[in-house]
Amino acid sequence: MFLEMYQFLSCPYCHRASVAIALSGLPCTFHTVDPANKPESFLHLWPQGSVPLLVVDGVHLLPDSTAISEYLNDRVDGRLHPSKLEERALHRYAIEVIGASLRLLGPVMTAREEAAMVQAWHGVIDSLGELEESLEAGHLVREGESPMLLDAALATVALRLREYTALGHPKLVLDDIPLVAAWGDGLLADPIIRSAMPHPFTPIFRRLVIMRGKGGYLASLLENGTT
Ligand SMILES: N[C@@H](CCC(=O)N[C@@H](CS)C(=O)NCC(=O)O)C(=O)O
Repeated sequence: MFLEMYQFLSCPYCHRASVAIALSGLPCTFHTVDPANKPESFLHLWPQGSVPLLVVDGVHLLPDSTAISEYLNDRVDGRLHPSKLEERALHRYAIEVIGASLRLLGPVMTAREEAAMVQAWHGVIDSLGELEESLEAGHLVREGESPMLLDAALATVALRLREYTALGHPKLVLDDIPLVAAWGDGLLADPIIRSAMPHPFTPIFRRLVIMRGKGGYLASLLENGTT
């Protein structure tokens, strides 16, 4: 069996899939695609042009980070999810919550006004607040656990939260979700997880803010060199 993954450097879903690949320990060849200039070979293989795309044995095409993650878990006999049914269900639910938080980060990047940006940020924090409560109540336990698909999902959000907070805006803080923040920091310090995502990520992130968030509050902060 051989694996190939097509990815964009800035794509969070690609990061999630690539951390899952790293955690699986399965060898994989990566192809980084420029979203603004997708090579013909990639479009020929996958006319939708979306990433991540995992190609198995040159013939099976798996799009979507969830499908890819679950496939990898199956390939390694389920060790990327907890073995207990109830815990596994909880992990899958937490992955959904994390996915929703990730999508809520988009409006933080593109908000035109500072107030809208702050409101969007609160949306992200509220959404992650559900995980914070699960950790606090001990329903979800990560400390001392080996990294799994749940951690792959959180790592992609943690990578971005770190960049947002590093912008230095007084409202872009993680004070209300200390357990989630500490969990994320731990994941970003893990050498396997770290090596599966672009490092350093700051220039990629800042370029994205300036391009995707064009005309927005954060892009203007960066362009004016305020941060
Ligand atoms: N639900 C998909 C979402 C993947 C997705 O949105 N990928 C974006 C890049 S981040 C994409 O390929 N967009 C098409 C394009 O940019 O051409 C997943 O979880 O993999």
